[in-house]
Amino acid sequence: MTRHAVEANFDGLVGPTHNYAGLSWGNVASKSNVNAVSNPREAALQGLAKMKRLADRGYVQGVLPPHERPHVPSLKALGFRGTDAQILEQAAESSPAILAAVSSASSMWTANAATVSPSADTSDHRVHFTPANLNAKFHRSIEHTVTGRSLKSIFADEGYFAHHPALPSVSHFGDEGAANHTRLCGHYGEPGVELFVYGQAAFDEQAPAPVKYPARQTLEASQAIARLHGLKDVNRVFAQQNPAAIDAGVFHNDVIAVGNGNTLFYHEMAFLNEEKVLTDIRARLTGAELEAVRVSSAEVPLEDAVASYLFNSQLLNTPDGMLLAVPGECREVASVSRYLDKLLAANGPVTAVEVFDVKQSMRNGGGPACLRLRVVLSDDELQAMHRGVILTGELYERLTLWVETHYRDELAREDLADPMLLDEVRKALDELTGILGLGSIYDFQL
Ligand code: SUG
Repeated sequence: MTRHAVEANFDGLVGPTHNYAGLSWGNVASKSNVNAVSNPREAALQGLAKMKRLADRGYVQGVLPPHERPHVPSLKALGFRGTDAQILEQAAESSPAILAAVSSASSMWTANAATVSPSADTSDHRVHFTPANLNAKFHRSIEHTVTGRSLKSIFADEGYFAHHPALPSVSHFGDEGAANHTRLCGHYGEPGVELFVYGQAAFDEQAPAPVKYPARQTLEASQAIARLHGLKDVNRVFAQQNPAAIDAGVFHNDVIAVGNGNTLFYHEMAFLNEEKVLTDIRARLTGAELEAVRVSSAEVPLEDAVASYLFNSQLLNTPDGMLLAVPGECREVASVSRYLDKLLAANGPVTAVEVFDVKQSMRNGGGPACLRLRVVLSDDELQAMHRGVILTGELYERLTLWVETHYRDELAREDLADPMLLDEVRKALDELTGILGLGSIYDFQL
């Protein structure tokens, strides 16, 4: 019997140290905005506005808390000593790049927080979570501990939810979470097909690989997660991302493809072996026919897809079809804007396009889909989880006020060493865990 289930979206609340440090080689936006002055308050409010609009339309919308940054324990692990203020000062003086890395608000991109398999797919019929080790970038590799704590605090009931530790933090098992994982299905409560897209097979030196930019996700990591989550062959497909796309700045699969329900919306350059990917999915998908919406390079050149983040849109069910929630940049790139008009006129699965302004995040290479982690939950699982993180009108008001009270509207590289910033962050986060009812999840609280 199929149980009723919904797709809940958990957005990362942008943290008070949101800044542009150019930390991500291979991510074009991150590199091109290095050292621009950021506006953390605006970034957080843009994220909250997106969540509110989707919650108001009836989607189950959750919030995941930002992390403690600058992260002093990481600086201590690297040998910096003294009071917190002295540690920040020394790091700023001798290793500004390391200070920038431990100050990044990158946990906002919760598509990278974890891989989640719904209970309809897993062998023990629980929802499985594996936080991503994100070991391709130092600033992201320090996220998984706190990510794991917040997920355990929100999805605490072991009868419904299973939590795994992040995979071994070495390049062979590089794991970027749900950004390289898409689930296709008939109804959410029915078993689906989990598509794992990897950049490189780590144990095979002869295998195709990008030459310019790093492949962050490995086949071996994807396979390990499928094993840990208890997915059978009929519930999973592994596909290699096109190395040429990675070299063009597509550092995660969700920059070139997005799927939901029976629809896969993707660029022709997304996969190394497109035909096989479609055949493998079709052979496994039950209860629905795959709708493959393919965008050609003639319609949208790869560089326009990367510049606009067309595929980093959220694809959401509506009563009449699917809504594509696109970043504002999609209407600024001529080929993409034209394509969207054509898509709407085509009478296909996508019946609505709506623009969302997440510019502050976009300048670091994070679009609407990067900002959210999807968790498919049955009605019972939704009841069993901690409800304090579900965005209601009241929670939205409280979080908006919280941001307005605690966030700066300007942050430059020099500000990261300001000990006042660290105090502001800790005070804000302490209040936030209270607002969200999460208990102690941060190192400074333990
Ligand atoms: O990992 N940017 C993030 C963007 C993550 C986007 N997520 C998905 N595609 N799902 C990254 O490259 C830049 C930070 C800086 O440069 O300050 C950064 O980490």
